[in-house]
Amino acid sequence: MAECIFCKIAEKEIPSNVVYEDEQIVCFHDLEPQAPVHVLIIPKKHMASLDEVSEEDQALLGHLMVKVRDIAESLGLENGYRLVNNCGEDGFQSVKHVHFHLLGKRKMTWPPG
Ligand code: DGP
Repeated sequence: MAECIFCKIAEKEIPSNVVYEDEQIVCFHDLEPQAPVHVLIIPKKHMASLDEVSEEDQALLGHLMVKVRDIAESLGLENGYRLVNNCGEDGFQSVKHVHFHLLGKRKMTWPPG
């Protein structure tokens, strides 16, 4: 999608610090880290939010989920991590391209704010 910042990152039009990539997904460091390790995992295909995915996205999103463990392991998150998706206005989603925050290397709190 032309004006989507994460599409541009996926297409390398905007530089990012990539930690994992395959034909379907990209994982890169967040610009405003909220933990010692904070990366974003995105599908390369544009989809605005989890609220807007369709049945045909099942395999792609399943692939992304299965890769979380491998990415976490590559980042040294053997003690655990948090995976977060912000969806829509109340969910505090600022970038309208589905992304999952993978945070680690600090003790998380619960409930989130
Ligand atoms: P969210 O609120 O869930 O939509 O979080 C969007 C995240 O994206 C936020 O933590 C900052 C990050 N971000 C925004 N623009 C860029 C960018 O250009 N590059 C990178 N690496 N991260 C970005």
